[in-house]
Amino acid sequence: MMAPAAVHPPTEAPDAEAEEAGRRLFAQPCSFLAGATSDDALPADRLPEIAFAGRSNVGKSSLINALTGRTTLARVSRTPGRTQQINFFDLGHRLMLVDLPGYGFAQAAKKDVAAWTGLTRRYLRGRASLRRVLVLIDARHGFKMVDRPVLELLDESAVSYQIVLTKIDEVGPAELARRVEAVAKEARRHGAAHPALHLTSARDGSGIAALRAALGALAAPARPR
Ligand SMILES: Nc1nc2c(ncn2[C@@H]2O[C@H](COP(=O)(O)OP(=O)(O)OP(=O)(O)O)[C@@H](O)[C@H]2O)c(=O)[nH]1
Ligand SMILES: [Mg+2]
Repeated sequence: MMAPAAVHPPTEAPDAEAEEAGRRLFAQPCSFLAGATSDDALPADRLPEIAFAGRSNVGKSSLINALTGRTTLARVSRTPGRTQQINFFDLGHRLMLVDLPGYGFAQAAKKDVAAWTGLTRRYLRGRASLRRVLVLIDARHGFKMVDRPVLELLDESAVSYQIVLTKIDEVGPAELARRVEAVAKEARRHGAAHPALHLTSARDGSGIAALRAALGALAAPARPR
């Protein structure tokens, strides 16, 4: 699958070597390690971690499945808000993929919202091994009000984060270009945001190789055999 044409502002374009390294990393076995609903259930932070954050239904679990080439690793929900725990996936003992609970679903019980802002907040603020947070934004909708407090929290926590547009298969090229422009403009107002956006589709595979390459650069080195 071809990556989408370059759009202004620039999206991340990896070189062939980085792409091959990312491909090899994500071909490693990936296994579910833990599903944490409380601080004391978080696994030891021994590996560099990449957290996937975003509104409920934005496609976090689907993106993890697409990156790892599995269809059933992270559970994909038809009912928004199903993933109410922090799920950890160990990728080849080199990188931890962390599926965060979705936020902002309309029927959320108050206690669920409190749970997100409790455990997830503490995780984002205090996790020493957290290398990057991917903030997923639906390419059909762009930023919503519920995303703003999350960006602010990330700014405060001083963790590096990056915007990933999801479901780009659902929008035409002109709309996508407009969305990228608007999202990038908003992201530039946040100091800690990585300037390049990733444009992805878990459905048709667009942008997956490029994202693997970018994340590969953050992984622990492969052990010599
Ligand atoms: N067209 C299209 N649909 C997608 C894509 N990625 C995910 N979806 C659909 O969007 C819905 C939600 O996907 P999930 O991966 O469960 O979303 P999530 O962010 O993990 O949701 P929560 O765990 O509830 O927060 C599912 O019906 C997916 O099939 C994509 O790239 N393209
Ligand atoms: Mg999910």
